[in-house]
Amino acid sequence: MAQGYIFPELPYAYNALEPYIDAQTMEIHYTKHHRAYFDNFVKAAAEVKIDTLSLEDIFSRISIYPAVIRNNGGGFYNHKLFWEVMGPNAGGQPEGALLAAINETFGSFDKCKAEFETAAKTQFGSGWAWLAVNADGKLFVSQTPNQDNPLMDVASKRGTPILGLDVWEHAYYLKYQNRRPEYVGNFWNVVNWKKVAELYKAAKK
Ligand code: MN3
Repeated sequence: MAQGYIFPELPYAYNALEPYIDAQTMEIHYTKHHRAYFDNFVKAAAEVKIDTLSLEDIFSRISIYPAVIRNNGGGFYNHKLFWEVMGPNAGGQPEGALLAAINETFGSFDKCKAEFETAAKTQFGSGWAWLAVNADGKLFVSQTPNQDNPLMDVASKRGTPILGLDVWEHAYYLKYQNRRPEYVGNFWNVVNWKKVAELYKAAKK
């Protein structure tokens, strides 16, 4: 049975994350970039005859598939997560079990943020920064190039992502030009920690 992959709705208006992420960038990012990854993945998955598989199954052995699957499947999944972990009236800090796990792993929320920001700023060229949960249920921060993610068997640190930040220039160049560190710092104003906590709980199971 084909999976019937679904292009997700953007959970808020294009201008909802202003002033940190501008409406024009959101619209182009969602309607052009994300849409193209989705369409190209669906087409390629049918051609390669893996459209019966979930993205997670595909990623777990991504190294055996053509690059078109890796690039576009990653782009489809990564942006879906990215939209979900942001929101209007967000920011602040995590609570409960997630905050406890962050404190245990990194020492404090500030240290976790610092490690994540370093990953985002030092990813050379296009890619992503991640907060993820490994097979032992422990949190870690990592960076991946292009549209790779921690679910892929090619990732140096593997696990389930619960927070991701797109550091491709298309994600910030209209508003921030070359100032990636400013974009990265402003990300914390739009993180939906309630959603990240849900993803953490699910990833721990
Ligand atoms: Mn992008």
